[in-house]
Amino acid sequence: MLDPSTLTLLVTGATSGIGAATVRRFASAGARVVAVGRRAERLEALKAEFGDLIHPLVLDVRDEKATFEAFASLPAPFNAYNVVFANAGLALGLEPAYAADLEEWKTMVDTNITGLLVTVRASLPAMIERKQGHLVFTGSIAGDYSYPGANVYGATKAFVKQFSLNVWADVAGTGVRVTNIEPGLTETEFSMVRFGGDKERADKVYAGATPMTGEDIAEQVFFACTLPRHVNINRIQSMSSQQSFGPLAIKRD
Ligand code: NDP
Ligand code: 8X3
Repeated sequence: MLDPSTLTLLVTGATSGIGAATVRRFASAGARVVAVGRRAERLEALKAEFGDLIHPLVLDVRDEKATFEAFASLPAPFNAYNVVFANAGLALGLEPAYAADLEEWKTMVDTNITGLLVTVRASLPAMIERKQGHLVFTGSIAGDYSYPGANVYGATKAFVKQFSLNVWADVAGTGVRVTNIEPGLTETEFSMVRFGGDKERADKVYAGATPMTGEDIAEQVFFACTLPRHVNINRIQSMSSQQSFGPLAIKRD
């Protein structure tokens, strides 16, 4: 197993949920983390918790210019990152495709797809040059299985899955690894964001279902990243033990 204190991570979506839990999992084990998100106070709280192991980076991953500039000007030792966890993302709404808000669709595409591509393009060349690195993505079961209202959100995660496999085809043998983490039901701020801050509606998603937690997913990221460098985990798909697949629908007359 790799010594986690030899790892320097760049984590997008570090202010909440899966990303914040991953920052804590790795920093607790001695890794350094560039913690990226838009909410500065949450990044500062991580810095207060773990001190010099954390470099807070306030950034909107949809801002291509700012992302390239910020990654290129990271101070040592954070500029030697060897894990990039492209995790920032969101779902907005659960309306059927014929009623969904086009602006919400664009925001999901801009964040989950374009923001992720910018994150990769702004960080991957340096890891290739150093002959050591690991790209970890947050996909979703929604990238494999459909459900009503997942239309664009699920499609963005299908993109992440295939992009992850295709990048691996490009970088295999370079010293850079690629892993797509594909969680199911995980209780974070995800549903609060999806339902525009409606807590009652968000709580119903998890009620009585024992969802996974950000910590459960962080453990999977930790597992994939600390395996010896000759091992590449392509995909990890997980669900709450109370979640399963929906039946195929028949819309009868
Ligand atoms: P949270 O809402 O708790 O966290 C989302 C994170 O993404 C926040 O840190 C947020 O930070 C960040 N983020 C969103 N938009 C941007 C942006 N434009 N620029 C920078 N950061 C951004 O949800 P999760 O932890 O659940 O979500 C993390 C990932 O996991 C997402 O990609 C999501 O699709 C995926 N996922 C979630 C599942 C779940 O059931 N919870 C299951 C499968 C996948 P800030 O607002 O401060 O910028
Ligand atoms: C989040 C999981 O099932 O809510 O990606 O789409 S789901």
